[in-house]
Amino acid sequence: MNKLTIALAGATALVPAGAMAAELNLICSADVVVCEKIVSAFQAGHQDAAVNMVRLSSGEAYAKVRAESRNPQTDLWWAGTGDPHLQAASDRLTEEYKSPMLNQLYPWAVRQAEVSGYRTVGVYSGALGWGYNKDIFAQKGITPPACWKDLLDPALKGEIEIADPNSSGTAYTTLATLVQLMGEDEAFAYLKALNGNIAQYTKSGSAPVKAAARGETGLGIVFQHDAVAQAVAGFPIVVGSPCEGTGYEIGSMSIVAGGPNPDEAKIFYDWVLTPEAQELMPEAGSFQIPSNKNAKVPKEAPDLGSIKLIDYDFATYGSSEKRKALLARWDAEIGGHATE
Ligand code: S7P
Repeated sequence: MNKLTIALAGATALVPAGAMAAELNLICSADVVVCEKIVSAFQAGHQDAAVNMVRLSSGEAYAKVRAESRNPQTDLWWAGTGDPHLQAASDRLTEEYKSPMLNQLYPWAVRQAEVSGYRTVGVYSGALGWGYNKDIFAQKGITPPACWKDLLDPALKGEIEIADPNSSGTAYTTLATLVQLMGEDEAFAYLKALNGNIAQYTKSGSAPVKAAARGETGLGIVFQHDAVAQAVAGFPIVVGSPCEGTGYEIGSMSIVAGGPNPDEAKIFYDWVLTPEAQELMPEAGSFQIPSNKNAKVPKEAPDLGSIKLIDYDFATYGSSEKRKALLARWDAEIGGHATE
């Protein structure tokens, strides 16, 4: 377990020095570099606390919160795709909280709170797509894909990576997006065909484009901002946005019901919704759209206005029944045949 214990020093405008008690147990479902940046910044602004942070992909985080429900150890779950946060809310694993910061947030972030009965809230958003390695494509003479259907091109056999939707919120967003675009049976037929081109189903959602950046694979199906991050880091990655339309995430945050340190959870919760905290994310190479209206949108962030977004149904695809059913079908029809 990646456990980070940090002694905190200083104070913020929101919380008087010394108001923070001893501990906060945090699950962070963003990229680990962002998690560490956010925790260190919190540390720099608050006194006398230790943050015990573990980085988990969104589906794994949901599973941990669920597994601990009789004896919760976690206080706060920050970041990760919204669907598992909504599932946790519908399972009553998370606590209702109306932050004083809510009135600073974009309507899409507040809607996430409303849909969940204020058991979660939007912290950022970003669209799904892919990133491909232009050098590999050029060397192998592969035509870059423009549409979901182009990913079935036999030239891409063994060249695509995507995560496993059980562990990864990114991959679940992809599954739910395809179902909304095509209808469930057609989406599963598509995924079966796509399986022939998949080199590997990874645990973490951004791993596929990191592999493409390093030339281990040709293309990763990921959030577009995760592909941008690799291009900004200097890798030969080109960002793709599917012509048929694509889904998006509302990255979310939830307080765990019955967690040991609820007051500390609220202090972190309110702080991480401030523009100052949200503007730290691009410094760690994370280019989502922040949920606070006063936070600067990173210039590298994909422009959601120019991407063909579907009207993603968060209430349905974040419900316990739908997520469970889609994952069970994915396991039976795709995951179980991953290496065939
Ligand atoms: O890297 C940032 C990001 O893509 O990671 C989060 C994601 O949930 C973590 O990955 P998986 O759960 O797919 O492993 C996203 O919310 C976020 O934008």
